[in-house]
Amino acid sequence: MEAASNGSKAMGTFPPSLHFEQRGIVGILRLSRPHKRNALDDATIRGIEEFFAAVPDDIKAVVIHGEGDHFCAGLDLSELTERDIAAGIAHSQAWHRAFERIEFGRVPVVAALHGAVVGGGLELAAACHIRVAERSAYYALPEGSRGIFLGGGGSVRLPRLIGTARVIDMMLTARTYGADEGAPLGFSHYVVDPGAGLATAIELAERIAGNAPMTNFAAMHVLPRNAEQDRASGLLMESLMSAIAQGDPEAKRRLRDFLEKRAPKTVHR
Ligand code: 1HE
Repeated sequence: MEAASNGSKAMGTFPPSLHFEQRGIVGILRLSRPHKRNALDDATIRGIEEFFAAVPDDIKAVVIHGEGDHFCAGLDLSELTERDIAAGIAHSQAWHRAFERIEFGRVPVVAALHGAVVGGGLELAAACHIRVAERSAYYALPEGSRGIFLGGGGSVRLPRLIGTARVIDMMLTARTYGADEGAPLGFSHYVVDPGAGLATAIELAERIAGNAPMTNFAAMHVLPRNAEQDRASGLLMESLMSAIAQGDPEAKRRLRDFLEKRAPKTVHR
């Protein structure tokens, strides 16, 4: 791993396929293996897991993006040929650990997508909290034609994002979706012009980083779990979380700011 650039403190070592940069309170993690279209090998997955397990305290949101013409071509297929069944299970579980660290970690993660967002690349994007797609982005699940299956949590996350029927279609027919048609279906939250993805993602991450930490925690950890649990448990969880967030001194300060006319109004631009 390279030492963190832009003057932030060194964070151990990253594999050469990952580059980290800190800009203020936002961390920027770049998939840096463009000659292999940012295909995810074991070292990269380990690097992702280690990074998200120990995001430095002064980083409040993270952006992930890819170097070159594509966000990520998915699993590094060259590592697959020699694996037996037990090693295959361990491999998939290593991806699960890494992507769970993203989805249920300490900080919200914004993905800036462009070019191929396919297979494991789409699984990685699905583990992030916000997805910004440049118009060049396209989504596919080539697993169907490669004789394999999703292994990075995609069979759990993608149906929740875009619906099970659509995931089945993508697997069986190799159907692809472009950025514009994908956005209303749930693949991304935002679509931006070519070249604008990273800047937009950083802008969003900076805004997210300025939220009260308890609000970010609740959005990341309570909302997805409430979508999965029964109604009564969800409502109870909501009451508890709501009281915890309100009780935080940061919330009290923000409420006072609004009542004393120091906070911006909520308007639609
Ligand atoms: C790779 C990979 C890869 C590129 N593993 N090496 N993912 C896929 O099935 C997608 C496979 N990739 C592609 O379809 C294309 O590479 C792209 C459409 C993404 C880009 O095309 P292009 O023309 O820009 O690049 P390229 O010439 O195909 O690839 C450049 C190099 O990257 C080349 O290596 P080289 O040594 O010949 O230069 C490719 O072999 C290499 N490369 N993609 C390994 N994926 C946890 S389970 C998840 C399961 C999955 O993710 S399955 C989906 C796998």
